[in-house]
Amino acid sequence: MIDLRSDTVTKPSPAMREAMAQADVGDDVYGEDPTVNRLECMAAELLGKDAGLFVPSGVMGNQLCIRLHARPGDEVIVESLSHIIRYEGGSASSLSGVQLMCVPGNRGILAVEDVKAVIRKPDLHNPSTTLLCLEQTHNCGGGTVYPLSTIHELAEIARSNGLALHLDGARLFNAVAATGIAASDYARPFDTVSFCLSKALGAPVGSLIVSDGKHMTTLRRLRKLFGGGMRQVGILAAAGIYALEHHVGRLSEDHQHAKRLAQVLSNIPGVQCEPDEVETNMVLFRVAEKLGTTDELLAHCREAGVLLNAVGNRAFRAVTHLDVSAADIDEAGRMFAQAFSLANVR
Ligand code: TLP
Repeated sequence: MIDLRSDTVTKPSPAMREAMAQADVGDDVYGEDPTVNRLECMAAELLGKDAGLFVPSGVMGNQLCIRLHARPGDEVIVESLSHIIRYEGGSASSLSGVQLMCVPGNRGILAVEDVKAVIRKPDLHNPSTTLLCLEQTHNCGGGTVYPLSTIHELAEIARSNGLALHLDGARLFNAVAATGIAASDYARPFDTVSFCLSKALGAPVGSLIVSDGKHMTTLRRLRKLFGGGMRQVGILAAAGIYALEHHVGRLSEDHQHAKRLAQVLSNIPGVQCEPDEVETNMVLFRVAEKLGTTDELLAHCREAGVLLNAVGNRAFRAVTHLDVSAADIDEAGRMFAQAFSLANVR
């Protein structure tokens, strides 16, 4: 089976497992796990911030930062298809009591004027707008890279209105690979940045939050409050260190694979796919109604030997990652051609 559902499906390699087995550990709630401490320092340094915090998941990374920056009843601006609104189980409202102001973007990228228009004026009727969250790369936008110039413009609007800025940088290193811009340049305008080790970087678990030192005590306390304080977790941090040392430099391979897959898909009759829109490791495409329903199409793909996720009505996402080779991509292309053939229409 070629699994293109997500880049979260990768399995730790023997070398990564070896690094995990060798890790020095201690109780991280006491701040005594040397491997976690090393990973946190590494992350802070890479992103040009004072300090880092290891958290169990990308959702927890985002949610701790929302809780840090906003009070119950505040309004947080997010893009309409952002992970925070679509895939975090309603946690911003249930865990932090905030309401989300959703602003539609262009393939996930917000326009400065649209953000400006929704920032609330101080008035006793209005919620306070306190936080702007961006996503790099934008998942539902199709792995779109947030241009640095747009980030700067949005940051300026946010700052001049007293808003804090958080980056859901789950796939920040894909943006780095796509543009050559340093992670620290992308991170600079933000108060907090979270990024995931368990997506394109191929670690089994874990995310990091980085920020200025002044937020770290609160973030550490909030991590405990949210149930994310972990103990001898150096075994997992070691996988993260291995991922940062060995898996960042190879991300452009995944991007080439995604482009190649998009080209193959765009040549299959009944499939609508734009290879030019592929910027990183995701391919979004739509399949014509005459070829089946969403569930039928997913089933045909599974029968042909390839897994992917539906992201809408007959709209699909294929994600390339560490565990798929160039040969797998060619094979997946043939499987898609078989799965999306009129011969399957019953
Ligand atoms: N994304 C997953 C699913 O949850 C949709 C995926 O397969 O792409 N931010 C972004 C932008 C993400 O894409 C994800 C995971 C997260 C946060 C959450 O990370 P985890 O799953 O570690 O909590």
